[in-house]
Amino acid sequence: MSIAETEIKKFENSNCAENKVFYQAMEEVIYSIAPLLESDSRYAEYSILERLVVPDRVIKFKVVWLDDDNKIQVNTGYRIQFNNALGPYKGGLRFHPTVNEGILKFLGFEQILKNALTGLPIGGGKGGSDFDPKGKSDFEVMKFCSAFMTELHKYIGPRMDVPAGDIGVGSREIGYLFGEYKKITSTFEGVLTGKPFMFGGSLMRPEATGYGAVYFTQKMLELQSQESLEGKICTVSGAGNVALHAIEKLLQIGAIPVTCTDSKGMIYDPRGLDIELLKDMKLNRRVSLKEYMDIHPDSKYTPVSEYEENSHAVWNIQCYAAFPCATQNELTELDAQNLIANGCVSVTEGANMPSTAEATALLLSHDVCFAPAKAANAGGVAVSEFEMSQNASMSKWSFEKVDKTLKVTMHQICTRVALTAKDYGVEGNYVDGANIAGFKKVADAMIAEGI
Ligand code: NDP
Ligand code: 2IT
Repeated sequence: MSIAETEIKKFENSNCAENKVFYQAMEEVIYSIAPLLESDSRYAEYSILERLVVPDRVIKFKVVWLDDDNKIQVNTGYRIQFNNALGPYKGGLRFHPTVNEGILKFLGFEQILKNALTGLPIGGGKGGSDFDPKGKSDFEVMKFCSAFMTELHKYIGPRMDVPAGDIGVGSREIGYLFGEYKKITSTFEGVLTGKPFMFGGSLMRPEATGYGAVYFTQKMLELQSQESLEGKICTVSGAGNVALHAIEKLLQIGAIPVTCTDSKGMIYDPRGLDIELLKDMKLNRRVSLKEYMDIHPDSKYTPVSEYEENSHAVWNIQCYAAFPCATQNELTELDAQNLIANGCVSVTEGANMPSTAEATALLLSHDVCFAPAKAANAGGVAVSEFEMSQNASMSKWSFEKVDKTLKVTMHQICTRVALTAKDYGVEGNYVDGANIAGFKKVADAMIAEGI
């Protein structure tokens, strides 16, 4: 039995339905790091893997709030403090009806290695709630956020645990959460990132994940094939924070992003997407993508009901580069087959683990340049750390400084991942490169800190 198989056997009990995505994330890492474990016996001696896959703390609490009809609503809140070997726990909050402990464990586990790859002093954590902000009034979102923070404030702090946004949590929610934290604790400190600029947010935090994913892809293509994205057709999924800013940066560099999706369907505009319209529709008015056709009648809307089984219409559009930026497991094996058949040469994971394990394996086996989430979408958390740094020194960075530092950070992550893959005999495999480089950084710190 190989080291990876032996390790996976130890975790079989965690493979229950709720833990499925967590197990998927863990299994990928265990297979990737097998050569590292074989080359250095200290990692087994110090039981690093066994310690890394168990969170330091899982905090679960009740959130009771009053809706606009004065009816009492009850949700569940979570904060998973996974690992702080490299710095304070750091990671987003997700508000979505599908949120449960297993999903947050998968996201928190990925976050540890992602944050390590940035080279910045941040540990890994994640949190959220099964609260659904969709269809709620601003006041209801505010009341929920206040109730959520009533409990969460006990566990967070600028040097302890610093939450940020994720699906369903943007600067509006972070603003309400920050306001409540300030009220309860009478302190004005950098306890959350992704704040509005007017009270301590960093310029470019909203853009950071999407822009960073494009910077990463540019570097990866330069290293792997000396190619650029200019003039190339790109497909993007999602229509939230990450997707819209990836589309914006692709347009700025002369690429042609032609698709985006939400949970109801896909818009395909072969001439290139109208980003100002999309931002107004999704970030301001929060309406369905179908409305895009009112202004651009030549575009095409495909509702989810017309997707083929086990596949998503967006990955059947011919493209040079694909950017899955919506949610986990949204790119299936069949989608990967379609991308390959249509000549796609590059896939960049803007979302967290958007590709299934089967899809990832297929893309890698067909030599598609594959940028895994924990490396490619690290730009968001990197600029979050820049925000922590600005808050701690009571300073403000210019847009140019944040953008330049983000670009350098993404290029450094890309180069480190590529070199690590080469060093461990898997040249060109950015999945293994990212997992080995991230794991090694955290593991070495854990060994140095003792048990
Ligand atoms: P948003 O809430 O801003 O947008 C999410 C988008 O994905 C929406 O268009 C939403 O459609 C769609 N979506 C969500 N769930 C589903 C689903 N189950 N099926 C189909 N579509 C879905 O979130 P973000 O853009 O912030 O996050 C997107 C991804 O990027 C997530 O995987 C997140 O973890 C990851 N990420 C985010 C970072 C950040 O800084 N925000 C940083 C790094 C990674 P609809 O509106 O119809 O629900
Ligand atoms: O998945 C992620 O990296 C995020 N949601 C951002 C985390 C952060 O702390 O900015």
